[in-house]
Amino acid sequence: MASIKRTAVLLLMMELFQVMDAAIYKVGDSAGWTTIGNIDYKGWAATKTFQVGDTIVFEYNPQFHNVMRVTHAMYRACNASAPLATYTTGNDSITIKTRGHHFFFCGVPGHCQAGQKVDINLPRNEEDLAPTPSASTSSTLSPQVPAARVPGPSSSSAISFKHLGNLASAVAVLETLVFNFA
Ligand SMILES: [Cu+2]
Repeated sequence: MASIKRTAVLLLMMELFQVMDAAIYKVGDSAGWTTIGNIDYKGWAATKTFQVGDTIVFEYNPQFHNVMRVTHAMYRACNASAPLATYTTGNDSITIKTRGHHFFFCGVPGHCQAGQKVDINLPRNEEDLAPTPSASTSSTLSPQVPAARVPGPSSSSAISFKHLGNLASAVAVLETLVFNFA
């Protein structure tokens, strides 16, 4: 009986991990994708920690706006002449499949210049996060928890599942939590 229960719990946890792993972000939150209200899309993106597999959703009235994925140069210049991709449904879900910068703006004339542009950035490695690569003792460095760190019992409440590099250790921690309460 115990082993069946244990298997069921493990399967449930594996499913939970898949759901928790991929986040969905609506660009601009409740305001959506617009020029109204001078939305600070740069500030919006800065509050998010995007991961590969996450989905961003652009919601807007397709009569007035669109979404173009562009290069960095085109993004800086608000150059809509040759987008890498164009989305026009008004409810465009785009799954982020690679690390690095993903530049988007609205291709309607004047809208990018008015600030309807966003850079979805997934830092490629630790060096992108920490300016000095070799320092190991400074406490002023990146607050990110190293992926290899094995969480101890005292730090379990501070675990962010998205940042655990090792799924097995994450499952072990969850297992401990579940069976302590069971
Ligand atoms: Cu627009």
